[in-house]
Amino acid sequence: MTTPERSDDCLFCKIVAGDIPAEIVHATETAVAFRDVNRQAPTHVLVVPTSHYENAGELARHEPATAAELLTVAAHIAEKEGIEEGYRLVFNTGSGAGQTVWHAHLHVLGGRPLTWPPG
Ligand code: D5M
Repeated sequence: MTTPERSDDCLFCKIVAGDIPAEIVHATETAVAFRDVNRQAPTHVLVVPTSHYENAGELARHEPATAAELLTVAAHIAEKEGIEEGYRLVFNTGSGAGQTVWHAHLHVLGGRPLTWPPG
């Protein structure tokens, strides 16, 4: 589903709407950042658009300013969490890349050495 409206069966739409709890660390008019429940690093935050697109490509195609806002919020989170010296931004896109939630989201990971290439 790639419409900007809230999708009623979408987990991250429900977090954005406040219908299910999350540890929200930052919010703007078009983006919300909250801690990932399946933490892969000392800092692991997800930055999501308030509108519903199934992946980053669809978001960028329809709302490029919001896609850019996710990066701005991610940089703010990195500064706030004190991980500017080394952090990683990831958009898993498609099941082959491990995407499990079909609402675009940017992973912000840091606070430990991050190896390359990722798995
Ligand atoms: O990443 C989806 C991520 O979403 C995954 O790392 C777990 C996280 N997740 C799942 N449910 C929640 C809730 N309720 N709060 C916070 N984080 C959550 P993907 O790139 O799709 O694999």
